[in-house]
Amino acid sequence: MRRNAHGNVPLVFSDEVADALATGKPVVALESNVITHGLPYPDNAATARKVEQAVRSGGAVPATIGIEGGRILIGMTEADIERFASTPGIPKVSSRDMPVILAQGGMGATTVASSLVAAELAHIPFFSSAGIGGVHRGAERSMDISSDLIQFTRSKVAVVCAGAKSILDLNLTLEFLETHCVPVISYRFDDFPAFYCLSSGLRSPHRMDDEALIARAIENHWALGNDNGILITRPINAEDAIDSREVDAVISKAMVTAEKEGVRGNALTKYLMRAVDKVTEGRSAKANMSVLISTAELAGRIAVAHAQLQPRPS
Ligand code: PSU
Ligand code: MN
Repeated sequence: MRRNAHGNVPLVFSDEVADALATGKPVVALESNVITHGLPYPDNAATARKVEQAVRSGGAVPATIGIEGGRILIGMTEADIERFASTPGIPKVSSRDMPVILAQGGMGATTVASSLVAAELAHIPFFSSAGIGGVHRGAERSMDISSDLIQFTRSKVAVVCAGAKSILDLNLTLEFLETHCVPVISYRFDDFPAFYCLSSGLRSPHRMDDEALIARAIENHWALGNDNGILITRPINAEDAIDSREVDAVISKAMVTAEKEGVRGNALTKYLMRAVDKVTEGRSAKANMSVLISTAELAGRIAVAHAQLQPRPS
C-alpha cells in the first residue's frame, strides 16, 4: 500500500494502476456511485466492467475509485467491483462526506466530486463520468448546487462527460463554470450535450475535433497557472439519443411530486433520474450504457494523446 506524500490518507492502488502510474501509462479515474446507485445487481457489475473496458479500448488504464476500511481504493480488482456492486446500502459519498466515511471505516461510493479528490491525490489527471452534477432547477430558492461543480474549481483533473441531465438547469450550470474559469470544450459537436439527449439547446463555449489539440488545450490550461479542472463533453451517439421534449415533460412533473413528497438534498438527483427512467423504460437504460461507454472511450483516447504530447519548443 502506498501513502500519498502530503497527508496520511491511505491510498490503495490496484496492481494494474500502480504499474501504469509507475511507467507513465495514461490512466483514467472512474466514479463508483454509478455502480451502487445507478443500476441493480448484477447489471451494475457488468456495466462497471464494460466502462472499464471502454477506457482500455481508448488505450488507457481504468482506475475505479471507492472507499473501504478507512482507505481510498485507486483502481478496483474484479473482486472489488463485485463487492461494491452486490453490497446493499453503500452510502453516496461526495467531497464533504469523505473525511467522515474514512474515519468510520465503512464502504463508500464516490461521486464525481469525491472521485476527483482521490484522482488528484493519486496524480491521475483524467476522469470520466457519463453525467456530472450541476445547478438544480429552482436553485435560486433551494441553493442546490452539486459539489461536483465546486470540486471542478479545486481539482486539477480533466473531466470527460456527456454534459449533464436536463433534470438540472443547464444554462445556470454553464454560467457557474464560466464564472469559475472552468473551460468547457465540446468534442466534434457545437452544443453542450444533455446526457441522453444530443443537445441541451445551449451552445458549447468551444468546439474541438481533434484529441491531440484537446490534450494541448488541457496542458495549456494548467501551464497558464490554473489549478482547477477542465471539462470535455461528448454527446451520446445519435442512434441512442432520446428526444429532449419527452424528457423535459417528465422532469417538470417529477419536480412537482418531489417537492410534494419532500425529496431534497442529495436524494433529489436519484429521484429525478428514476422518474425519467420509468417513463422512457428500456430506452433510457440503453442510452445510459451508450453514454457511459462513449465518454469512457474518449477519455482513454485523450489521456493517450496527453501522454504523447511533445514538450513545447522553447
Ligand atoms: N448525474 C447522472 N448520473 C449520476 C449522477 C449524476 O446523470 O449517477 C451522480 C454522480 O455520482 C454525481 C452525483 O457525481 O450524482 C451528483 O449528485 P448531487 O447532485 O447530489 O451532487
Ligand atoms: Mn445537491
